[in-house]
Parts: sequence; C-alpha cells; structure tokens
Amino acid sequence: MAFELPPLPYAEDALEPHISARTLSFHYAKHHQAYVTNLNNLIQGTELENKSLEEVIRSSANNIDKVGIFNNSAQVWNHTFYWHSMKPKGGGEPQGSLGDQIKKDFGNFDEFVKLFKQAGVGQFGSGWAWLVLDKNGHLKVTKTPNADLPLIHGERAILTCDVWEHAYYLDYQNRRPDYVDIFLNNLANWDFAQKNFEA
Ligand code: MN3
Repeated sequence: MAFELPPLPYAEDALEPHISARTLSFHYAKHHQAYVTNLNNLIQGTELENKSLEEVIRSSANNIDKVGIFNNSAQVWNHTFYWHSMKPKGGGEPQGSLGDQIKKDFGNFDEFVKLFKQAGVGQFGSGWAWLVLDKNGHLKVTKTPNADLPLIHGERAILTCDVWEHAYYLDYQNRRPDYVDIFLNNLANWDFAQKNFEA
C-alpha cells in the first residue's frame, strides 16, 4: 500500500500575505509530493512496503544503506507536521496547559521566542526548528539538519518551522529571520501544539 500526500489543512492561499499561494503551491504540490513519490519508489517490493510511516522512519534512521528511505520518509512526516503547525491568524502567545508549561520550562514566553528564533535562524543550511517535549517531560527548543526529526531522538514534536530555503525564498529571499518572526507572530498553530502536548 503506497503512501499518499495528505491533504493540506487549508487552501493554498490561506496563509497570505505571510506565505504566498505560490510558495505553498510549490512547497506542497512539488516538494512534499516528491518526497512521497520518492519514498514509494524506494520501498516498493521491500519489507518496508506495508509499514507505517513512523516505522519506516525508525527502521531506516542511522542506517547507511537506507539514507534515501530515511530522508524521504522523514521529510514526508516533517512536512505534514509543518502544515498543521501553521494556521491563518495564528501566532502569538499560547494559553492553556501548554502556555503554562512554556512559562515553567523557559521562564517566560519571550525566552521561548528568543530560543526558537535562534534555532531557526542558526540552523546552518537546510533543516527545522522545533518545540519538543523531551524524555523527562520538559519542553525544549531544538534544531535539526536536513530531514532529521525529534522522533528518532526520543522526543515528541510539539511544533515545527521548516527553514529550508524552499519554505521562504520566493517570499523572503535571504531574509530567514523575517520568515521565522512571521511564523511566530502570525502563523504558529498553538491549538495543534496543545493537542500534541496533551497526547
Ligand atoms: Mn520543506
């Protein structure tokens, strides 16, 4: 059973003016689709064919013979998670138990913002900025290169921002800091993050 490109949780122009329909269209219909297509081609006829996406990711992680499978399966997962990490009229400070835990683990929301921005801007080359729940139940900000993701580090993903150039270059060119600011101020989907926190 082949993997399929999951539907976007909103229209391609829903995040304008912050992320253009042109960016979202290329990112979803070309990049995300390519990871799905590549993954299906790589696992066709192998023992991974009928595994869940998470199982494929775990079994190919840190395996020199399965680098392509890991990269594509992880990127399929990362992008689906990223679409849900944003929403129209998102951003700002979260309320509820996640908001409380952020204050507890980071001291205050501004400190989280500072660390998340540092992670996104400071990731050299392609990668991801994350809010995760670590093994000890503490919230942490991390960054990962390329397709790497919290799942294989024993951490639970709560929220992510894609900082590959394809995520922002058409709209922001080299201004990655502006894109990460906009993500935090106008796009971050704290309802989704709260669900991941409670899960
Ligand atoms: Mn991407």
